[in-house]
Parts: sequence; C-alpha cells; structure tokens
Amino acid sequence: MQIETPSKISISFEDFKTEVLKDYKIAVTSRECSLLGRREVLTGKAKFGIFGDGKEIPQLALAKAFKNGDFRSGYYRDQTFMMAIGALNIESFFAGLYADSSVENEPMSAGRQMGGHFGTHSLNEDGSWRNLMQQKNSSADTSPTASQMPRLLGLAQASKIYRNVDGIDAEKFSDNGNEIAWGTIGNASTSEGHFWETINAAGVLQVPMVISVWDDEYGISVHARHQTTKENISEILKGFQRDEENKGFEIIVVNGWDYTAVIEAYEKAAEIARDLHVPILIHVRELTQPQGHSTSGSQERYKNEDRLAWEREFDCNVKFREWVIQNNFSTQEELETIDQEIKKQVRDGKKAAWLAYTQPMVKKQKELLPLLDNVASSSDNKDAILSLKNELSEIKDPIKKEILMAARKSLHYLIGSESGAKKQLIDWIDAYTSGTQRDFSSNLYSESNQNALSVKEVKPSYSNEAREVDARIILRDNFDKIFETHPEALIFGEDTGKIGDVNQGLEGLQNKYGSLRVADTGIREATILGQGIGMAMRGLRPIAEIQYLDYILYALQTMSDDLATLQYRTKGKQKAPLIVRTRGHRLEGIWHSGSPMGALVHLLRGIHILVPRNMTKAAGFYNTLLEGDEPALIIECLNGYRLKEKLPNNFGEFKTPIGVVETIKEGTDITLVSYGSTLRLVEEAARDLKEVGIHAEIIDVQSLLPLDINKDIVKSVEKTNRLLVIDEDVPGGASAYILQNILEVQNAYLHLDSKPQTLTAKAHRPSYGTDGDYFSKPSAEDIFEKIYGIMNESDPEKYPALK
Ligand SMILES: Cc1ncc(C[n+]2csc(CCOP(=O)(O)OP(=O)(O)O)c2C)c(N)n1
Ligand SMILES: [Mg+2]
Repeated sequence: MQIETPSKISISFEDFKTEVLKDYKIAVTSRECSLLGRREVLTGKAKFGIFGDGKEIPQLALAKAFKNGDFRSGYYRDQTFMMAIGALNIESFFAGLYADSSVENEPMSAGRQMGGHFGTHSLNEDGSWRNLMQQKNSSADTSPTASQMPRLLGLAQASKIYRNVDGIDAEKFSDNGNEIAWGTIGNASTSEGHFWETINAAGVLQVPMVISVWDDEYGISVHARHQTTKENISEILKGFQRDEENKGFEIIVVNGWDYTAVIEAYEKAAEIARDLHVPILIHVRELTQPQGHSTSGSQERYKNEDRLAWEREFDCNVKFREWVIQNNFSTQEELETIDQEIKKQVRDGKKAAWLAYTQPMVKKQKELLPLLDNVASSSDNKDAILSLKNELSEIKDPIKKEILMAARKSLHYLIGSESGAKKQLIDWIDAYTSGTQRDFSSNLYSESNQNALSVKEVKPSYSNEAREVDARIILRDNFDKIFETHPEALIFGEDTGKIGDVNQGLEGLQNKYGSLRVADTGIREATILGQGIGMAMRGLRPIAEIQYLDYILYALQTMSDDLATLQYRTKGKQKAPLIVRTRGHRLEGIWHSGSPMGALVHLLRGIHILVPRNMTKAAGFYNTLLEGDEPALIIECLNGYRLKEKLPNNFGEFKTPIGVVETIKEGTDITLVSYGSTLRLVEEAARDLKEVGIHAEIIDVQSLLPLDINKDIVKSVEKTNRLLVIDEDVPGGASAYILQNILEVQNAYLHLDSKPQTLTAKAHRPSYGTDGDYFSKPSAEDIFEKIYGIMNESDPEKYPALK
C-alpha cells in the first residue's frame, strides 16, 4: 500500500511505519534518559540536570529536515534532536551528566559544561577544519538565555556569503550556500534583547535561518503573561511576515504534540529557507515540562492542578503514542515491549557510562593507597596519614578531588622528613595533577600550530623615497591587499561599507570588493559580533567592526560568554577565528574616549587583545591574525588616523608579533610601560625629563592579552630599578593588571629601588572638550611630575623637589 507522508512524499506504508517506529524509539529513549537523569542527580551521582522531556516530538521533525552541512545554534532542551542526528547516545548523555572529562566519553564539552549543553566537533585533532559538509553540525551551547541568537545569525549569513561571493574555497563548508542555520530558543528567552536584535537583523539580511521557539508557557516559574506581550510570540511578530511587496520572515505556528503537523512545518521551512534564503520562525506551541524546569526545584510550586493535568494529557510523547496506535503503526502490546526494551537499554547505557567515568579514578585510587601506606610506615604522623588513607579506601567511586586531597594532605604531614617513599608520593602527585589540570584548563587559546603566537614577525619595509601619509591610508591600503589575497575575508559594521568607515580606513573598498564583503550593518553591536562568530565557525575570515570602543559594551556579553569561551568550552573542538576591529582611547567626551581595558582584559580571557600605538602596527596585527586561527580584538587609536606615518611597501605581508613588547626609547633611570594613545604623551614627557637629566626607558606592551610572553619588561627594570605603568584606564584597571604581571610573573620586585607605581585616568568617565580631557586623563605634565617625584624621592639632592 502506498501512502502520503506529512511532507507529501509517496512511500510504502511499511517504509513509513519503519520511520515512525524509529522516531518512537528515539522519543522514548530520550524520555527515559530524562527520567533516569533526574534520578542520578537526586541520588547525588550528578550535580545538576536540565532535560529535554516534553520537547521530543518537534525535535524529531527538526532532525528530519536537517541536512549535512547545516548548523544548529540552540539551548539545553535539544537532547532528542542531538540523538536523532546521531550526535548523542545514551552513554554520552550520562557522561555529560557526570561531567566526565574524557572527550571520547563526553564529546559535547569533555565535562566542562553542564549536561544539556550540546556541540559537535568541527576540528581535527591538530585544530584543522573537518569537512563540515559531511556531518551535521551543532555550535557549542552556552547557558545565558538567548546567547545562542547572535551566533545563529552569522551561521546563517555564511550561506549567503558562500552563495554570492566568488572565489572562496568552500569545499569543507558549503554547497552553494544551501545550508540552513537552525536556532532553538525557549519561549521565555524571547524576552531577551538578543532575540529581537537577531530577528530584525535576519529579516534585513535575508539569510537561511530557521528559529524554533519551544513554547511551554513558562520560563522556570514565570508564566508567559509576564514574559511576552499578548502571551504569544508569533502573534506579536506578525509585522515581520513577508508579503508580495516586502521581504521579511515566514512565520509558522504548530502544536508541538502533533507529529504529522510538525513534520510538515519543518519540511516547509527547510524548503523555503534553503532555496530562497528567507528567515523563518516556527512557533512550536503546547509543549510541556513533565519533570519541571530542572533538578533544582519542583513545578508544583507554581503550576496549578489544572495546568499539570493538561500537561499530562498533552505530553507530546503520550500524544505521539496514541497517534501511532490509532493509525495502526503498532499496537499497545508491541509498544509496551519496545518501552521495556528501551528502559533496559537506558539503564545499561547509564551503567556503562558510570563505569567508564569512574574506572580510571578507581585505578588511581588503587595506585595511591600503597604509596600512602609506605609514607605512613616511617612517619611520626603515621596515624593521621593512615586515617586519610582509610577514608579514601572506603570511597567506592572516588572522584579526582578526593584522591588528590588524600595525597596532598598526607604530604602536609610529611613536612621536614625525607624518604624514598615521600619522593615517590610527590612524583605521583605531580604527574596526576599536571595531567588532570589539562582536563580542566587546556584550550583557552588555540593549541594548534596555527595559533596566533607562532606567526612570525615580518617588519614593514620602506622604499628610499617613502612618503609620510595620513595613517588611515596605511590601514586602507593594507585592507585592500587583505581582500585581494583572502577571498574568504570580509568586513562589516556601522558605516563600514559605503563611506569606508568613519575614518575612511576602508575608503573605496566596497566599490572594489562588493557590498557583501565590505558591508554596512544596522546599529546592533551584539549581532555584528554574532555575525562574526557564526561566519568564522563556518570557515570564513570575518572582521566585525564595532564603531567605537565605548560601544563594545553592547557586544561584550556575546564576546565574553560565546567567543572567548568557544575553544575552552569545546576543549578545542570548535573555533571562531574572528577579528574584532574597533577604535578607542582618548578623543572627546564620555562616550568617545573610553579605554576600559582592565574590564576587557578580565572579561575576555580566550581572546587576544591588541593595542597598537599606530596604524602600521595595527595593520601588521590584521596580517598576523589572518595567518592564525584565533579570535582577537584590535583597538586602533581614535586620535591617530590623521597623524603622519611612513608608507610601507609590503602591504599584506608585514606582521606585528602578538604578545611581544617593544622598547621605543632606551634609558637608564626608570622603566615606563604603556600602550596605545598614551604613549605619545609618555614620549613627550620623556623628552622633557631628559632636559632635567632623567633618562626614561619606554616600553610599548602592544598586546594586553597575552602580555609580554618573553618577559622583556623585567630586563629593563633590572637596568633601571624603577617602574611606572601609565595608561588611561581607571585606577586599578589595566595598569594594575600589567603591574601584577611584571611584579609577580616576572619577579621584578627583586630589582626595584623605588615603589612600583601606576598612573591612570581619573575614576570617572572622561569629560568633554580639551580641558575635560586634560583634567580626566593623564597629561604629559602629570607623567613628568609623577616620574620626577619618584626620582626626587630616590635622590633629593640630585633631583630637588618640584614644589
Ligand atoms: C541571561 C540569563 N538569565 C537567567 C538565566 C537562568 N535561566 C535559565 S533557564 C531560564 C528560563 C528559560 O525559559 P525558556 O526560555 O522558556 O526555556 P525553557 O526552560 O522553558 O525551555 C532562566 C531564567 C540564564 N540562564 N541566563
Ligand atoms: Mg519555556
């Protein structure tokens, strides 16, 4: 018998039945995992659980429409989808719950993220790209609600670029831009600004993005009436609906428990998005949470009996089961047999995951116990050590912490004694700690041989008759070379396209390279950043421009939570080598003079932060980064575009090294450390100081993250014995960060004859106008007087008091 499937394909009843039963098994497996997962938390084997129960059926439909090369950017409810695409199984589901740090057992994040945070592997062992067209891809989840949205936009936009820009080697990333980026988000999370910004931007850009809203009417305990106008996201998005005259969204509404309706909805969405690059929102309504939001808290506290009864009736798995029986795909008895089989499979898989997780630690426990016996036997603290040993031996499945605690505490009891046994224990602790520490701390930055620090310096070269030009010309000519030689490179931001950025560092380049590669965007910093992340995750080399450093705060959440953690949270299995371009430091007023470098340095570990003092250095950083595989933020000096710099003749080739400082003036009396726009004032002060017999050495750190990887600053302090760090951040900002490195990492305190100090801007935002600047930021006079004061204190006779 031939029948018509929901997607109107004619197949045999038997084939359709097979597919239906396959889906049924995945849905039941996923549900069993949720149920057992909750028990694992309640019995203390896992710390926290957040599951996909009540969202199974639409995810099966999503998985059917999802093709190789496609990307997901979703959230913690999507375990059924991940199982349906073959990226998650029972064992890896439980390994995630247990925080198993083995990437083989727990491929989502090697235990770094809570269970329910999904991702696939985009990279080979050596950090190079896999062929993303031969697999189904999921970008790595993040916990902040709606933080998956900005990245989703970029994942979708990559298809548009691949379809419309010639000359890119797309083999591993795209088939003529036919890939869809699929987003998922909870109904309550659509309250976040990121959601709205992404929706609007996708409508403008017309990219193949399909967002599913899993609507269960709640966000933890808070009902939709507090979340969403009219309690209905698709209703209020109606203005985005495309029509004959205007491009926009296709909006689809479907009940999540209705198996055939969801399949139809996803088939339709896929067809439109893939072919036409139209963004789509699927509002999946009437979903439930059989076990409540998560393992912390019970839903009986905020759902009344009516609601709970409705949820039991409309549970999508229950409805699907009814449908399977009603349509004669199976019988009550057959399904019961299947259910029992799956229950057993899940129990067995859970046990296997627990064993795989605990076995290596039990082995370590067994290794350690005799070592503790050995050290105890000849120790004065024998009883104390044996009691630690006994406590450890009684733990059935010890974790790493418990094992190392026993070992290290025993060592504390051995202070002052020497023995072969103690040496053995120390070696064992060191070996176990260093191996294990990597499980938790590796891959913050790229560990591939393309990492940005291994790119070699190439100096700018100059012809004999090299002209002095406005510095923005150097950026422009260098970008020109970049776009000429890297077809996969593109830049976008506010005023970036038509006028070639507000300082004309891209003048004329849109005409030359087209409006997709040198593009204007709306005023929406978070999604500018997201565009960059998503496109970088699909093999492009985006440069996202944030017009002024002061406005990076709008994008900071995305940079900090998503971009900066990507390598780390996937243990090096995904990367987004995005360059963020901005301009900052002093110019005018509260919002065009910011230099919040301390804040950025602290929030953006995982991203390189570069602070070039001029545009030649900046251009060199772009060239370096394009050769590497890592994300970075480059802050050009806002007041430097019209200053004169000599025109190099090797554009695209000269490279500024990352993490390497430069001594820009030699001196013997004091080491001055600074960066960016402040350096010009430091140089001016140093010239004046020379007049009074003080010879300052000036070091430009150039790169705040990483900072002085060769430890060159201490070499200068060894010579001068005095140290002042100067910047225009707030007191205790980046200057304190630099000082900590010099004193603690480089041990410069050993060489100091004077108190090491910082000179910074005032604690408030910089006031407007020239006087505002003078009284808010360090001036050449401030710098002179500070240094003179240090010299006066050290030798009042030679340097008599200024006042
Ligand atoms: C920015 C942010 N705020 C708060 C939270 C805590 N939180 C986690 S899930 C959640 C509710 C989300 O509800 P919804 O989007 O409807 O998804 P559901 O869990 O109902 O599927 C909240 C408030 C968070 N993770 N991130
Ligand atoms: Mg919800």
